[in-house]
Amino acid sequence: MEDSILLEKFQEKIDKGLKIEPKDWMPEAYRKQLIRMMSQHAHSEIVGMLPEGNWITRAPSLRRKAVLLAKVQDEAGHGLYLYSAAETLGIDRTELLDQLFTGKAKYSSIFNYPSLTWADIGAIGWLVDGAAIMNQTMLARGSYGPYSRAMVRICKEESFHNRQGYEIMLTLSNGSPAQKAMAQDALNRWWWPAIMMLGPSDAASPNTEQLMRWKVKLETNDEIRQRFIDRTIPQADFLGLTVPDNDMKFNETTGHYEHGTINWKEFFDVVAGNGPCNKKRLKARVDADKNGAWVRAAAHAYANKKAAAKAA
Ligand code: BYC
Repeated sequence: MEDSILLEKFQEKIDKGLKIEPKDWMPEAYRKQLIRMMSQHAHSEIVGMLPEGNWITRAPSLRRKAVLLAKVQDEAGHGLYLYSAAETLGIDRTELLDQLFTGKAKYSSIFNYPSLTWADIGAIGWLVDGAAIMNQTMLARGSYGPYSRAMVRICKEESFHNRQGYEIMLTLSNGSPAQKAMAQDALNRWWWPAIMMLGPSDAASPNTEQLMRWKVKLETNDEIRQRFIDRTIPQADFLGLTVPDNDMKFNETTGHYEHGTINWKEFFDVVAGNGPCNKKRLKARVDADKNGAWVRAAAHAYANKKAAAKAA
């Protein structure tokens, strides 16, 4: 079939809300965009284990430790689903990881900020997982079957992560003045990075238009950011905490909160590799890969031996 006819049929399928599956015909640009986005997402999950992993040994109680450990393990699982889902597009996970290690592939800007206090673990669950869910419930309705199905499961786990973060913030906010101050400090440091992690403003987002035509994205970055802000400000009010934005106000006419100016220079600096923890995060992943090489070699040797024994 002619490419133009295939393209027309592909778009028709998407317009009808049908899923595209790995063996279906798809334009090369669709495949490339999905590999870019899904691998960035997978990398974000495994780099995202680092700021929280930093607090596993210092969690304030056994219960908090067990919950945090489970959450960080969930993030590893999300990375694995997403690498597997990306592999259905004909790329190998070794190549994807190589792109991360060499700085060719991005991961979410948010994980280049440090987790300085226990309250940061609350702020990450509440704000980072909260922002991620806003985006991912949309991606769960997207056109590529393996990605959308991975998102359904991931969102279920993320909503538990979000609640555990909010519960930490609630406990601290109802605690001693020092604990409440710690919660406010964490909110001050994570608020702007969290609203930036949803991507550049629509006017500066080169990929959105094409991704929306293909129904990979169903909403723009700014639309999701607005929804996240509208949902989160009342939650901050309930905690008795204030977001670090003097211009934040509720617009009675539109029914939405209006926020102050976002420092996009900071965002693009972090994405370019100049955030507070970029070098440390990348080094941690490169070292983990090197230190884990013997485990992969042993697993391969065992699998090969088993296969040879079965064939004999
Ligand atoms: N950080 O045209 P745009 C989690 C890049 S982890 C870095 O708007 P698009 C969790 C973008 O890649 C969940 N780079 O892009 C884990 C593009 O550059 P390239 C993380 C960013 O794709 C552990 C350029 O800026 N979620 O929940 O239409 C613990 C222009 O942007 C960022 C995902 O990864 C950023 N924040 O929209 C706790 C979701 N934003 O590639 C929690 C999957 C943009 O053209 N990804 N850039 O060179 C997406 O949904 C979309 O890719 C984005 C960006 C909304 C992020």
